[in-house]
Amino acid sequence: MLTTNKTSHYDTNAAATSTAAYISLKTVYFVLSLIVLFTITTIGLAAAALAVGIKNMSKINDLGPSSISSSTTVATSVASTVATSLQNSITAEQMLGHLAQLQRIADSSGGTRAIGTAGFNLTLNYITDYLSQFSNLEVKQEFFNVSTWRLLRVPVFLSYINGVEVNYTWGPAQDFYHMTYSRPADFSTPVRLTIIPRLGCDDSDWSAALPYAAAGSIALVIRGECTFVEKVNLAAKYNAAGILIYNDGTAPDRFTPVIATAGPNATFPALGLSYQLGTILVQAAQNTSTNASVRITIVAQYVPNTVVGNICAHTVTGDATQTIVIGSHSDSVPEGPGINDNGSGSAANLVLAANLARLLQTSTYPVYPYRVKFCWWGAEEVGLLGSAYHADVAKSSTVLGERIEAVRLERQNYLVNLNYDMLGSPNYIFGIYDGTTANRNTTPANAIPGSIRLSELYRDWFINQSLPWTYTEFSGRSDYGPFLAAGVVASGLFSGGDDTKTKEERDYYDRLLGQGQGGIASAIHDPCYHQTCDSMANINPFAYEKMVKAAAYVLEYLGRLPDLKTWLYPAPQIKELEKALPNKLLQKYDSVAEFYKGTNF
Ligand SMILES: *C1O[C@H](CO)[C@@H](O)[C@H](O)[C@H]1NC(C)=O
Ligand SMILES: *[C@@H]1O[C@H](CO)[C@@H](O)[C@H](O)[C@H]1NC(C)=O
Ligand SMILES: *[C@@H]1O[C@H](CO)[C@@H](O)[C@H](O)[C@H]1NC(C)=O
Ligand SMILES: *[C@@H]1O[C@H](CO)[C@@H](O)[C@H](O)[C@H]1NC(C)=O
Ligand SMILES: *[C@@H]1O[C@H](CO)[C@@H](O)[C@H](O)[C@H]1NC(C)=O
Ligand SMILES: *[C@@H]1O[C@H](CO)[C@@H](O)[C@H](O)[C@H]1NC(C)=O
Ligand SMILES: *[C@@H]1O[C@H](CO)[C@@H](O)[C@H](O)[C@H]1NC(C)=O
Ligand SMILES: *[C@@H]1O[C@H](CO)[C@@H](O)[C@H](O)[C@H]1NC(C)=O
Repeated sequence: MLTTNKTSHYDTNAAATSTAAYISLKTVYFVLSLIVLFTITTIGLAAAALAVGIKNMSKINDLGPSSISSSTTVATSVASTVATSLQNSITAEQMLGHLAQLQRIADSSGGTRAIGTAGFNLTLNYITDYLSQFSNLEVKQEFFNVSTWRLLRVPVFLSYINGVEVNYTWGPAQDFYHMTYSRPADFSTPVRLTIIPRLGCDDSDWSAALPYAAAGSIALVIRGECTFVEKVNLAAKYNAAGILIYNDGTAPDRFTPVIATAGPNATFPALGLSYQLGTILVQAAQNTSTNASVRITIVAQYVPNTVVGNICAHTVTGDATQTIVIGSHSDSVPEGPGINDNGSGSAANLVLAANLARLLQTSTYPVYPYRVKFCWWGAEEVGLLGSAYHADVAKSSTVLGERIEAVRLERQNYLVNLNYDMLGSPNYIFGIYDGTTANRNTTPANAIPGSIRLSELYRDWFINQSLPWTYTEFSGRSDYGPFLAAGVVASGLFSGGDDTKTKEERDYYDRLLGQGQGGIASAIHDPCYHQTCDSMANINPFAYEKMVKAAAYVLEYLGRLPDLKTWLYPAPQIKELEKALPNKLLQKYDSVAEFYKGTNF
C-alpha cells in the first residue's frame, strides 16, 4: 500500500521518520520500467503436485505456532462455530500465526518480501501450500513479467561549493536517500544546481528556475503541495538532468531525507535530501559565485523480466458466472518485511479462505449460490500490476467464470471485488472505502450504487458492534482500482497508512472504545509505514481481529443473498446515475498513474 487514503492528509511522510533502518544492499531493489509483458502461464495446481513447496513449508512450520503446523488451530476454531457464522470463526491468533510465518520469510530473505526477492517467492509458496494442504479450494497461479532495477552499491552524492568537495552519507536517517525508480547515474564531472521556486508543482515554477534553466541542471525542489511523482514528471518535461527533493523542516519528522518514489517516468537520478542538506544546497545555489554543483553515482542493474505471480483460489461450490473476488496483495516494499502492509491483508485473506472452505464442507453451513475466489496480487507496491494484469486478462477472457464484461451485465462473471490491504495499523482507524467518492471520470456508472451499498453494509456492522468507523477515500489507488474501472462493484477496509490521526478522530474513537483506547492524536496511523519496523510488533491485534470479522460478515452476507447481482447492480439507481453522468468515461483508468498519485507529498 502506498497511499494516503483519506482526503486532505497529504502532508505526512511516515517514511521520513525512520531512524533505524539501514537496508541490506543485497536486497534493495527498485523498480523502474513497468512494461509488463503479457505473456502468461497459468498453472492449475493440483494439491498432489505440490511436493516442492511442502518441504520448505514444513521447515517454516517447525519454527512457530502457526495454524499451519497444527491444523487443529484452524480445525477447532472452525469446528466450534460450525453452526454459527464465518465471522465467529475468525480469531486474531489465526492471522497472527500466518503473519509470524511471513515475518520469518522476510527475516530469512534479507528483511523484505518485495517482488524479485526470495521473500516474495517464499510468500507465494507459503500461501499456495497452505491452501492446498488445509482447504479444498482450487488454487491457480498466474505469472507475468515486470522490469526492475536492482541497486548494486550504496549511491554516492558529492557537492562542490566554492570548489570544496563534500561527500554525503546515504541512509534513511542520514543526508540523502535514493528515490524508488531513480535511474542510475555516473556524473564524471559536476553538474550545476538550480532552484525551482515555490513548490515545483506548476509549469510556471519550472520555467522560472534560478539561477539556471532547469534543462541540463540538477533541480532542487522542496516537498509540498503536489506529489513527488508530479514534481518528477515536471522535471522530465523541463529536461532536468536530475532532481533533488528536500524535506521542509516543518515538523519533527520532516528533517530526515525525503523517502519517496519517483514513479516510472523518471529518466534521470532522483534523490531525497534531508532538510539540512537541502538548505545548504539552496543557499549555495542562490549565489552563482559559489559555482554550486553536484556529482551523483548510482549503480544499478536493470533486471528486465522479474517473474511475478498472482495466486487465486476459488471455492468448488457456487456459480462460477457469479463470482465474489476477495483480494489482498502479497508483496511488500523493498524497505521492510511488510507485515501490516500487506501481510495483514494477505493473512486475513488466508484465514477467510481456509475458514470459509471448512464451513462450506460442514453439513450445517448453507452453501453459497456463488463462487468465492480469494486472490493474492503480486507487484501491488509498484503500481497495482498484479490486479491490473488479472483484470485485463479477465476483460478479454473467453473462459466462463473468468470474465469481466461490464457493458453486458448478464455476461459479467466477477460481480464484486472486496479488497483488504492494511488491516492492523497500530494507531488504527476502522476505515471503510467510501463508495460515494469513486472517481466519476474513471468509474462506470453501474459500479457505483453497489459500491455505496457495500460501504453502508460495513458501516452498519461497525455501528452494531458499537465500534467507531471512518470513511476513507475510494480513490482507485489500491488493488480494487482495476476492477472498479472495469465496471465491477468494489469495496474494502483500510486501517490507515501514512496519514495522521486527528484529535477529533481520537476523541471519537475514545468515546466508543473507552478513554485512552482511541489512539494517539497527531500521530500517523502506521508509524512503520513502508519501513523495516513494519514487523509483528507493528500490528494491533484488537483492531485487526475486528476488521477481519467485518470482512467475514460482509462476505457471508453477500454469499447468502438470494439475488446478489441485483443487490450489487440495482437497475433504477444505475439508470439514474447514467443520466447524470456523461455516457462515456472522461478518462482512462491507469493503475500505475493512480497508484503513484497516491504517494504522499
Ligand atoms: C497489502 O495489501 C494492500 C491491498 O492490496 C496493499 O495496498 C499493500 O501494499 C499490501 N502490503 C504488503 C506489505 O504487501
Ligand atoms: C518473462 O520473460 C522471459 C524472458 O524474456 C520469457 O522467457 C518468459 O516467457 C516471460 N514469462 C512470462 C510469464 O511472461
Ligand atoms: C522466483 O520465482 C520465479 C518464478 O518461478 C523465478 O523465475 C525467480 O528466479 C525466483 N526468484 C528468486 C529470487 O528466487
Ligand atoms: C564518498 O564516500 C563513499 C562512501 O563512504 C565512498 O565510497 C566514495 O569513494 C567517496 N567518494 C569520494 C569521491 O570521496
Ligand atoms: C556569494 O559567494 C561568494 C563566494 O563564496 C561570497 O564571497 C559572497 O559573499 C556571496 N554573496 C552573497 C550575497 O552571499
Ligand atoms: C565551476 O565548477 C565546475 C565544476 O566543478 C568547474 O569545472 C568550473 O571550472 C568552475 N567554474 C568556476 C568559475 O569556478
Ligand atoms: C444490525 O443490527 C440490526 C438489528 O439487530 C440487524 O437487523 C442488522 O442486520 C444488523 N446489521 C449488521 C450490519 O450487522
Ligand atoms: C508518465 O507520463 C505519461 C505521459 O506524460 C503520463 O500519461 C503518465 O500518467 C505518467 N505516469 C505517472 C506514473 O505519472
